[in-house]
Amino acid sequence: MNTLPDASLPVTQSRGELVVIANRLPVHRPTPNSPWETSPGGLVSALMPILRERKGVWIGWAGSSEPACSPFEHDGLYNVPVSLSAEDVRDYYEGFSNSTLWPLYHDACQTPQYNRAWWAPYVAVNRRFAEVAARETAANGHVLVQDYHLQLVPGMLRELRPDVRIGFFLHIPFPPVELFAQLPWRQRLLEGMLGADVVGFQTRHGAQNFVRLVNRYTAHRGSGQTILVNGRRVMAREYPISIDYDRIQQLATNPQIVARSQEIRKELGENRTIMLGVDRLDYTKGIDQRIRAVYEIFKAGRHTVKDLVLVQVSVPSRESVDEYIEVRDRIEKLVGHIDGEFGTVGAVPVHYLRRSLPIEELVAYYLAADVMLVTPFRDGMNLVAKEYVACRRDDTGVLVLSEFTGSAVELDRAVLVNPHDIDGMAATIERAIAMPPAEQARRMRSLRQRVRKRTVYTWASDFTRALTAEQPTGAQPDTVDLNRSTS
Ligand code: GDG
Repeated sequence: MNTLPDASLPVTQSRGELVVIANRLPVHRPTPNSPWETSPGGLVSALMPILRERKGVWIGWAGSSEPACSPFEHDGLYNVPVSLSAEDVRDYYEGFSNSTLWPLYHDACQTPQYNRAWWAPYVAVNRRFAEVAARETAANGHVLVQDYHLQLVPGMLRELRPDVRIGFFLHIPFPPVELFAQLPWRQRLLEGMLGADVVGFQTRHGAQNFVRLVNRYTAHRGSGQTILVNGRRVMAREYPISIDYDRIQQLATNPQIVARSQEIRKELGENRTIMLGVDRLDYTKGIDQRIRAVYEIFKAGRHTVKDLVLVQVSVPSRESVDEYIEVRDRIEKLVGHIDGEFGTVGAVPVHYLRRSLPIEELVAYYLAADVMLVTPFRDGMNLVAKEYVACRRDDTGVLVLSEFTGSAVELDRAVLVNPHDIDGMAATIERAIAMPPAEQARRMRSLRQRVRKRTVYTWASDFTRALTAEQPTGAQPDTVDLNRSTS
């Protein structure tokens, strides 16, 4: 059962002048009975000030399949939980979102599953979110819909509330025509996104793919960044997301964290070059190919455990989806293989930490690392790359970055690699290890400037400004009928 706010309230009294809809609420409870805590993350911090200022509401799933609790206020933000049953979690979340859309949008680097039984639950859950948003949003309010789980929400919400301005932002890549065309529900998804006034992507490529697909598979026509939908203008363009630069800088200069980074260096061996990988344990992140490349470096014999080490932090993720268990097993087998072959008593080539670290510890690792390896097969943006760069205040360190990440567009002074080319990647990592300090400094200075210039605050203000830019001329808020149903 959903706990919906009173539908008899006139829309002008609804509280949300700015409403965020995301799969998850920005809060969590460490144990079922503990109080709510704000979840860490740049997106939440970036949107918080503006949400507080504009009577913000956040609509999302609280993260368990129990009935949703009532809406509640936490840290100045009104949270509206949406309930998901165990079947919803299986079909809408693990199924359609994470076993169909996620692999397809990441270049089909795992085969997407087109299971017909998952579509109806995806539609139903999207409708549930849209109906809650329709009741929570103030007259002429602004709604920001987040990510691939909720691509139908803009269209559904527009039908219910033509007075509101809707923005949709996709955090993951948007695929080219040839891949998206595989989706049996391609037209419905595109139409759903077209319900928004502004459709935002991580890169220009993503936005261009969207406009091409709209021209190919819908009755609407777009050119450049504009699509005309029944006389309404929809803008499709890139809003590259970023990090809270100042916060990362503060952590990176905190004396305790700096001391901890020195301790890490000592523990790993002062004379060793430290390579670091930090990822959610996901098959898109290219962790296995990265370890294979490191294997090739040790096998070539130019480096040994005496002078080189990789620390791989892998945060467990989506462990109820089979492909995630498989990639974890693959990685763990590889780590065992490389450590068994090249390790000695007291020193191994790869330290593998399968856990989430506190942010302070993570920053200490960023500070300790000489070479950061970010090698996804495909990634919407990749914030780890930007966080590493933000930490390197002394201009040392080398970022090895996959050319298939959104970050590579801005961070083109990184050392770019093709993660599918293991030998090429091994050679490039060796080049990074040997890079002279002057070249490191030249590259790092320019990378840091890029990240400093466009933070997650820039992202939030650009995106919300685009939404405010043109006000609609159509519907009058007073005429909105909240009892209209789409089901
Ligand atoms: C999606 C898109 C896009 C990682 N390990 C730990 C930890 N992290 C934090 C990092 C970073 C975040 O998690 C990971 O962000 P990414 O961008 O790298 O990747 P996704 O989770 O796949 O995010 C991606 C992003 O959305 C934003 O739009 O960039 O392309 O896939 O902030 O620091 N944090 C802590 N301990 C860890 O062990 N505390």
